[in-house]
Amino acid sequence: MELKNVILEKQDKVAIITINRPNALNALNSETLKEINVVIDDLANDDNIYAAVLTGAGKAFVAGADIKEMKDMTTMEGRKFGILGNNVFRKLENLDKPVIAAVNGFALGGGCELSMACDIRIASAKAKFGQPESGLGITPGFGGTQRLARHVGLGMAKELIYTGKIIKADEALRVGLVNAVYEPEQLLEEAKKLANTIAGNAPIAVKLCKEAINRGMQVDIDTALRYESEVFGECFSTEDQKEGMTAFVEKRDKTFKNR
Ligand code: DAK
Repeated sequence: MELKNVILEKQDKVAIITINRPNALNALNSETLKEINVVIDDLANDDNIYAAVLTGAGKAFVAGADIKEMKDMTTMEGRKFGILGNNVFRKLENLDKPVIAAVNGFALGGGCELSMACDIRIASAKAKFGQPESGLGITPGFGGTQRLARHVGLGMAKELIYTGKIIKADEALRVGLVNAVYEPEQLLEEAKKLANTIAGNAPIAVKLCKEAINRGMQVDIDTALRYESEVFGECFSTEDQKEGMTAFVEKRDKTFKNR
């Protein structure tokens, strides 16, 4: 599939995904969602990529699902669109390598939800976040009612979703929606730096950490800890565990092979 609305670049072990529909503030139409799906599949199958950065071209990260496409949808079309979006977001959340959202501008509705399907969010000082759906007569549909509360707590999530108000990057930092705020021109470099730091660790261990954290958040603590023990054990079947520990004992640099 030819990519028209999404750019995929690979720089050593890190992939940079750019949503590229700047004239529509990178709004997610069906075509863009399908392209994101293709890109996720590409990354899932690329054993040389250990982490990814997701950002937007121009002044927006993503200004939401495409209102112009949704406006006249029938019930069936709305359902199909919702299923497509939810499947893509879930696939991104479950991708076996970490994804950092570098939120460069508007992250509204589906855009805020897209950032929340990533593992880590960092923002430009110009970024703005919000779930304005109730003002359009709809509910958040790509996970906002579920993921926002998990990030910022119930009260703040309800306030943001019921009012539809848009918050600036410093407020997003204060409520815990983003990990850090940078000057706009530094954002991408900082995101790549973070991705490269992650990519310097053993990729299978990082992947298992992601799985354990994500699964653990959905189940009771005893089940979660049992799962943690399982993945901990699994690490001992990898070459990278031997390499990491041997390098420490031998006081030398380690070289991980994703094996
Ligand atoms: N969709 C389509 N086009 C959009 C858009 C969007 N979400 N956001 C902006 N654009 C387009 C504008 O229409 C305009 O196009 P032209 O008029 O030039 O053709 C162009 O991008 C530039 O936008 P503005 O001229 O408005 O730029 P400003 O700087 O003045 O304002 C803004 C920026 C971000 C404040 C404003 O564009 C805005 O309020 N945009 C809409 C933000 C919003 O309400 N986002 C939430 C969308 S609803 C579902 C799953 C998910 C969803 C729904 C259902 N199911 C499970 C079924 C998700 C829903 C949403 O995300």
